[in-house]
Amino acid sequence: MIHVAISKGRIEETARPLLARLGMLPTESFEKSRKLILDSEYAGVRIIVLRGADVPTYVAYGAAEFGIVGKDVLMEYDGGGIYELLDLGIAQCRMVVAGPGTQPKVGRRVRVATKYVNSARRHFSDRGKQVEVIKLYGSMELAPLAGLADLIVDLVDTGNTLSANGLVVKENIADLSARLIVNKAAMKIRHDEIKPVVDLFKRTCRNG
Ligand code: PRT
Ligand code: MG
Repeated sequence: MIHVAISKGRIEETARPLLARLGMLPTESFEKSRKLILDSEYAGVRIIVLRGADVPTYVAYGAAEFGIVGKDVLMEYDGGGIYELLDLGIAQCRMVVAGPGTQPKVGRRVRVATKYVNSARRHFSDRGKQVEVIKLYGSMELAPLAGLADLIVDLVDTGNTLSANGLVVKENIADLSARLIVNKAAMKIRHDEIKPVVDLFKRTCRNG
């Protein structure tokens, strides 16, 4: 059996047309069955639906051979055991620094609120900027409005959420999309099983 762990929510939804083209759609719907592990149309392949941040962990430990997960999650993941194989070109967005249009000078270190602490630290330290990074688990846009932080690091797609909260993009950090990842050991040891699936993904994405 081969297991493909997919980030639930936005990525699982946008991956459906790709899974259809791969002939790998789950045989039951995630919503209706409420099952977290599903058979797929592709013989020998099962789909597991997980919190995005858990996908690299499942793949690293070999509980799933493959994963479909946002690049933002991979940028935060600091374990080993996985290879990033392919840009799937879905769930595209940008990681940005955002803040109020006019930035009042603060008499202390600039505070940056984010779920993406590793990416934020890397971004500012690469630019020689000393900032205080504050970890949040969601609704980053609220932090500057409530006076918790001066800036945020968040994902942006249309920009509607930022503008609805009076925030503007200050700096671009990275262009992101969903990626195919694979367990490193499986790639070597189970090459005969893994390779055909990798090739199928590559062919299908190219013909996108
Ligand atoms: O459930 P969990 O807490 O793990 O994550 P989540 O609730 O953020 O999951 P979900 O379903 O939103 O999917 C997250 C994945 O989708 C991320 O890992 C990204 O790779 C990808 N993705 C693509 C996005 C966006 N685009 C995106 N726009 N994830 C989140 N957003 C959010 C953003 O954080 C902001 O709040 O959408 C809002 C901005 O959208 P716009 O269109 O108003 O700019
Ligand atoms: Mg979610």
